Amino acid sequence: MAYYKGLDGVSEEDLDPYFGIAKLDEQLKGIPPKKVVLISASPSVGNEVFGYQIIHKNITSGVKVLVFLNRTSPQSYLTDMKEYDFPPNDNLVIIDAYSGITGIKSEETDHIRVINNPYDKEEVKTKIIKELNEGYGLLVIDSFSLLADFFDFSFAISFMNDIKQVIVAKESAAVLLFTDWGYEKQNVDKLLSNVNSTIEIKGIEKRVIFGQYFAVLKCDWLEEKPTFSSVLFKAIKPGGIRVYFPKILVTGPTDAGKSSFIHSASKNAVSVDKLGGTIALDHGTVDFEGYRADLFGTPGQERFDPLLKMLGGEAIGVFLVVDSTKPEQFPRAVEMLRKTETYGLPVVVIANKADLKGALKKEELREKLHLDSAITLVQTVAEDLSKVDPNEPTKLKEVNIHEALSALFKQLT
Ligand SMILES: Nc1nc2c(ncn2[C@@H]2O[C@H](COP(=O)(O)OP(=O)(O)OP(=O)(O)O)[C@@H](O)[C@H]2O)c(=O)[nH]1
Ligand SMILES: [Mg+2]
Repeated sequence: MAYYKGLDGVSEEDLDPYFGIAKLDEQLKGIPPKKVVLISASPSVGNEVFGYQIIHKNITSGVKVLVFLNRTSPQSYLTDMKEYDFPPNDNLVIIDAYSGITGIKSEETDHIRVINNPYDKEEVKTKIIKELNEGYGLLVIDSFSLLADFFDFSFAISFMNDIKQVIVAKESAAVLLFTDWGYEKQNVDKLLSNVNSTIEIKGIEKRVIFGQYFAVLKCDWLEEKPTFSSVLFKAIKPGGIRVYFPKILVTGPTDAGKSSFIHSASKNAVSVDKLGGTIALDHGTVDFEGYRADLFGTPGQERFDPLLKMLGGEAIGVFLVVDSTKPEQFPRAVEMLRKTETYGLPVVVIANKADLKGALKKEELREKLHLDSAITLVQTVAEDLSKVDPNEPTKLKEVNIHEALSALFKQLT
């Protein structure tokens, strides 16, 4: 019997992905039963939040999760998880292999199993296997590198293979959190060849780490390689792992609704405005379906054109906002792509003010904008027309905003 909810008696459509992390879920389609996934981090970056997020995703979708914990105490582990807004529930059981090392006495509860002597290989192995035989959907080992340090690498691998037999027999799955502290290459290679999938986490380093990314190094249940090579992310408290786009430009002619779009898409937007028009820029942070993006909005008035090139620098995608009632401004919209030097980047066109009399229809808009069929155009409308204020950005309908965000985000990795 499969212990994975979703793979057992729940239709394909209801099947929840099991990383809880955008891009990994889209492309790896979760972790199938009998598979072991290695989350391998370089020493400069942490992988623990990946563990928290995977646990959270699974326990909230009804999957029983067993965590083998030797990195810290269960209490501080749970406190750390709560800071990411991942509270525990009845589906979580932790095997405490930490307290015994520190001499702190730990007591068994409904959610904690205790290993009295974590130095005793046999006790460690027997305890995990006994517990797994009770039936879990997922085992998380945090951390596998500490296990290798504690005993030795070969033991850790043989231990993993013994565990894997139970995982296969019980049709559950396992995630190993591993930090490569500079182990011998042949040991690491052996580990990699013994797991079904490896997700690698690395930092972009230039004296300081200014970004982190993950990549799928291996995945034996996919017929084709994932379409992305590496994905920038941020670990956000609360919230967890978010695929991260540091700069998306929002540009387009005067008054089209750029500031309105940014304020509607983000919780904390700020604008440098005067008399309702943007005179410097807008900025807002968007959190949406496992993604985070920083949006930068340009002014539309031509007198601010000297700013455009600077604002467009290093953008990786663009929302081009136009007023659906003003086709005479469309050449200006294209000119703004050129002036921001973002022409050719992934773009989604926002045809705003679709509520106004005289708003062009979708096909007319595409034709007049000379849009290639591959480019997505989303029509947007003010949420509440009675609240449209000539001096303020307007709230646009959430469903329109979501359509636009998902169309661009899908293209960006
Ligand atoms: N009727 C209607 N009015 C809208 C809509 N979206 C925005 N507006 C109004 O249009 C005006 C301009 O909106 P902004 O978001 O400031 O436009 P902008 O593109 O940032 O303008 P600049 O920064 O000056 O280039 C404001 O008065 C908004 O209230 C909409 O969908 N329908
Ligand atoms: Mg504006």
